[in-house]
Amino acid sequence: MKKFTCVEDIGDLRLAVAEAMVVKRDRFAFTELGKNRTLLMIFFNSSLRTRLSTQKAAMNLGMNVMVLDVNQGAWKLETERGVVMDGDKAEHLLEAIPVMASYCDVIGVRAFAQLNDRVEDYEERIIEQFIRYSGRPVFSMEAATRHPLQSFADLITIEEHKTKERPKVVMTWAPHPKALPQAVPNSFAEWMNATDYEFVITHPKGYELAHEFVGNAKVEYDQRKAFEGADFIYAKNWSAYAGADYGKVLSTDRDWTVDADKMALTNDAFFMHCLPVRRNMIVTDEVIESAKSLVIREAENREISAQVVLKRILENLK
Ligand code: AN0
Ligand code: CP
Repeated sequence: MKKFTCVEDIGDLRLAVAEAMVVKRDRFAFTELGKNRTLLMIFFNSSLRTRLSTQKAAMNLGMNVMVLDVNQGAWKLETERGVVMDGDKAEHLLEAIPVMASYCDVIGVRAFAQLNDRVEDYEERIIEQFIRYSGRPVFSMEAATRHPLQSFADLITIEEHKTKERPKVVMTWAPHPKALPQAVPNSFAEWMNATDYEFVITHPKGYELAHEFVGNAKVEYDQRKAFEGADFIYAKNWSAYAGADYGKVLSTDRDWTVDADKMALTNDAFFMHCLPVRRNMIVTDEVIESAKSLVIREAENREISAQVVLKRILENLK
């Protein structure tokens, strides 16, 4: 594997999940693979899980790891070519990328959508520049439009817990006070559409995601109706994608909060969220603390999804 930014990069999902299970059974079986190889993780945005789970995955494979927080302790980076750099940014990405690449073998990048300019965000300008100019394998640790390590961990978690071949998986929008990117819901939809599950998306009017991510999913505007018979409820907030509303918070309506009443409409569904989650906005204490909550299991599987991706990248380096 040379890059990992979207579902196509992982290939056959059954094989990927099978490989995840092999890694999970003995995560130290491949410690020779990463010997004398260095991973550089570059963060333009905050992280708890991605930072720790990816570092742990790399250490399981015997790699050395360096972490750079671009906005804290490193020079602020200009990302657009042609800008007269008379502002607060001291260095350009076009110098920083080859310099950083010279110190490592593999690069992970976290660069969220800015939520100002939809075209710019959906062109994935930052991670694409890393792919083009680093000469190294690059993987996404959440880019502007997708969070594939999360979606892969979510898929593993569903496969571990499903009790029927084709579960009904419902992704529901839920309220949040701040504008969040569409990367997690886009990516989850992309991965669910690549399975044969029954996949339903529910959100208030105005929160339609990009067509290329919705794909063949059923969109149901009535959240309660969507929940009926669900086996998995995947909650997430996102800001508006559509036209002039791009990046805006159109609603913080707590009628959309996932609570026990709504979970009672489901087929005793599991509750999922990628974390970090705002309790009693996205989901009630009761639901997230219930025996059906998989939020910690998903986070645990982030180590596994990252290890499969790094393992495949390292195998390709040899
Ligand atoms: C981020 C997001 O919604 O994309 C990261 C989620 C993994 N969440 C927040 O910024 C709260
Ligand atoms: N789920 C996830 O990616 O969490 P972090 O933002 O803490 O890395």
